[in-house]
Amino acid sequence: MKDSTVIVLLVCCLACASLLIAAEAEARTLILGHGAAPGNPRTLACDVFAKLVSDGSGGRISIQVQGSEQLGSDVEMLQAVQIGALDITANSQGPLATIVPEAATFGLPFLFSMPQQAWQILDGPIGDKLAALSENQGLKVLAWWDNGIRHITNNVRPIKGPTDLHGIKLRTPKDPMTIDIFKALGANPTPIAFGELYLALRQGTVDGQENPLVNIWSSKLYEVQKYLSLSGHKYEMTPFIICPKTWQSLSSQDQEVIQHAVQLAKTYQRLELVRQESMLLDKLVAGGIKVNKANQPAFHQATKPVYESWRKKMGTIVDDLLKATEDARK
Ligand code: TK8
Repeated sequence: MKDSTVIVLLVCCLACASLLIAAEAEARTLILGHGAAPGNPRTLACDVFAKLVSDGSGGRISIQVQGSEQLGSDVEMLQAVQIGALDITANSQGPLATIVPEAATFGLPFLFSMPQQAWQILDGPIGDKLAALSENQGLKVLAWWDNGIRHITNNVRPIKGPTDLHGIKLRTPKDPMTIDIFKALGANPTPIAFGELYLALRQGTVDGQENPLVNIWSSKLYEVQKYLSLSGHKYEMTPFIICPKTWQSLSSQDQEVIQHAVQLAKTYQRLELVRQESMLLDKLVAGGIKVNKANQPAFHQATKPVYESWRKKMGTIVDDLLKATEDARK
C-alpha cells in the first residue's frame, strides 16, 4: 500500500471516530423531578414536555421524568438543582419562596380569583423580574406553569367563616405567605412536605390542609378528609426550573428545542388545569367529601393585615403586583 493511501485511510478513520464521539457527546439524558401525582396537570405536562424534547431533538435528548416526590420534597429538589445534582424541576411557589421570598407575593390572599389573571402577569415584566431574582440564586426559570387557586379541606368541621379555623391544625407547604395567612386566621399552620401529606391526614397528625382541586383529586386527599370548603384564599404558580450549569452545557440549538417544548407544555398544562378544575367538584362530591362555600369577603377582611406586613417586608413588588392585577382586570 502506498504511503499516501495509508494516510488517507488513517484520516478517514480519525474523521469517523471523531464523528462518532461527537454524536455520542450530543446524546443527553436530563432528569426532571416533580412532586405531583399521576393524572395531575403538572405530571401530564412534564410527560408532554419530555415527548416534545425527544421529538424536537430527533431522539438525541431524553428527559427522564420522576414524579410524586420520588427524588425528594419540592424544597429538596430545588436545593438539588442549585448544587447541580438535578437538571430540571417542575416545582412549587411556596418552596421557591423559601429561596426567593418575592415569589410568595403571588399568593397574597385573594389577589387572583382566576388563574388566567395571574398568567398575564407571570408572562410579563413582573414574571421576568422574578425569574431574574431566581437566577441570582442558581435557579433558571424557563416558564411559569400553574398550580391553581387553593381551597381548605379538614376533618373537624365545614369552614364557613374565619372563626371556624380557630385551633385547626392545618398542613401548609413550607411557604411563608401561606403560614402568615393561616396565622392571621387563627389556625395552627404546620409545614409538612406534600409527599407526607396523605399519611399525615390519615393518621391525624394534622386536621386539614389547603390545595387546589387538581391536587386534592390526584393525590386522593378527599379519601382522608371530610370537608372541602371553597375559600379560594390564594393562588400559586408552578415554576419550571433548570439548573444553570445544565443549561449552559447545551448547544444553542438544544436550548431552543427545550424552550419551545417548555412553552408549548406550559400552554397545555394551564389549559389542562382549567379543564380538570371545571369537572372536579362533582367527582370530589361523588368521592364522599362534603363541599361548602366559604364566606370569602369575611376571609378577605380578616387577612388584610397580611398585605401590610408583606408590603413592609417586600417593598415595591407588592405595589407593582397590585397595580398589574388591577390593569389585568380592566
Ligand atoms: C406537589 C406540591 C403541591 C403543592 C403543595 O409536589 O405542596 O401543597 O400545592 O402542588 O408542589
